[in-house]
Amino acid sequence: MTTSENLFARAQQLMPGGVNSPVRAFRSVGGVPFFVKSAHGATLHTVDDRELIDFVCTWGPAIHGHNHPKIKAAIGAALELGTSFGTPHPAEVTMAEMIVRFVPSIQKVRMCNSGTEATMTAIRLARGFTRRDKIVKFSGCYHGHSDSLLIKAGSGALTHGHPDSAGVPAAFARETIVLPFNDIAALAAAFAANPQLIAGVILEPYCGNVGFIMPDAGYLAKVRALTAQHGAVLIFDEVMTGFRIARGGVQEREQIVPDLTCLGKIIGGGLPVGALGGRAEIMDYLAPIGPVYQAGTLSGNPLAMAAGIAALRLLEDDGSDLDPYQRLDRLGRQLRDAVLAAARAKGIAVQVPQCGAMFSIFFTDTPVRDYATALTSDAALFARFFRACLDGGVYLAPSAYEAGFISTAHDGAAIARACEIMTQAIANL
Ligand code: HOZ
Repeated sequence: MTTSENLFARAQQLMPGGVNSPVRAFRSVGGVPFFVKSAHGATLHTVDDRELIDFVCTWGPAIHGHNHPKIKAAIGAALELGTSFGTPHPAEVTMAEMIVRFVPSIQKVRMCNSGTEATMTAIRLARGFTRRDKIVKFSGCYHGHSDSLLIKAGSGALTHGHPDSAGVPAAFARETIVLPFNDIAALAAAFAANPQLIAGVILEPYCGNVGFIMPDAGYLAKVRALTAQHGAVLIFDEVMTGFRIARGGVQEREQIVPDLTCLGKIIGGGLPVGALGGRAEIMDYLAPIGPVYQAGTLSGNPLAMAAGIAALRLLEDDGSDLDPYQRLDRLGRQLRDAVLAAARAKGIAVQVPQCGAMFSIFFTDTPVRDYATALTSDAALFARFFRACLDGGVYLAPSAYEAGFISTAHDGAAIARACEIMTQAIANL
């Protein structure tokens, strides 16, 4: 028995499924999850003394790779001052200034502890601001695990066969209208059928929880126009894409200004964090000056703020001649091209949507543009590919419906080696 197998056996006796978050459980790809003892740069070091090139990057946050010395030093310096104050402190202001400076639509921001908290608060705020109850979300988009949003959800909910979670009251689900992504007619019809009733529309502007899916040209602009026309709050969930697709997220790249934006992952530099930001007029509906309540003992935690500020500073300047986003896109293309070439050589149909440091590998001949087309991907073939990659030393997300993430630490030998391993894995399918 390996050390990972032994640990997992113990974990399963003590924790549901042996994990603290379902996406880690390997249930859709088979086998036992490996346990990690440390992580540096692009590499995970397992308790069984394996080294794996990591394309999960702690599910998004590690854009500079693992254990970056500057982020570590920032956490160390903050640790000297105290781990939590429960009072305002200077680093919160620095963080807020950075977010407001980088993310085009954000005028005010509230820090919280996870992306789930950010999206949960966003829809409460949209409801409080508009005095309406209904929310629109899109099938396959995953916005964390709060009740109103766990309907036709992606990520682990989809991977493990529960896109509509048990335990969500039917009365809550009735207030959530679920539509197909990339279908503007469906959104227009929903507004027509629910006049003055829709508080907000929430979406991942580039989906990352049903695999990686980009919107059709012009789709986001039409969503913006329709929401404005009907007085609904447009909420971009940029927990994954914020500071990853561009410093200012998808909204910067696509030049769309949402009303509210949810952030997380990268802005915590690897520590637990979330943030909700947006138009001051809407944000000021939050307590203590407005009637919409939201709170958190550890919100704006000084260690998380220090790590996040260091991570964001590195995205401005990490000492390299080339902008990090240009480097990340070059690495993403390299990986995508290697997979496409290998699949072509083997005669396997594959779609590899990629933008910058995000990508997915769908085994299907159907272009993937929504939940339904994502499900055409051959999940059994993905599982075999996943295992072959893992055996070769590459760790992809253990699900056919998750995005891959690249870090600046993948530059050079790591990406070349990963391309070789993935090419070989496809050749052996
Ligand atoms: N959004 C991430 C997965 N798609 C979250 C990771 C988790 O659920 O543990």
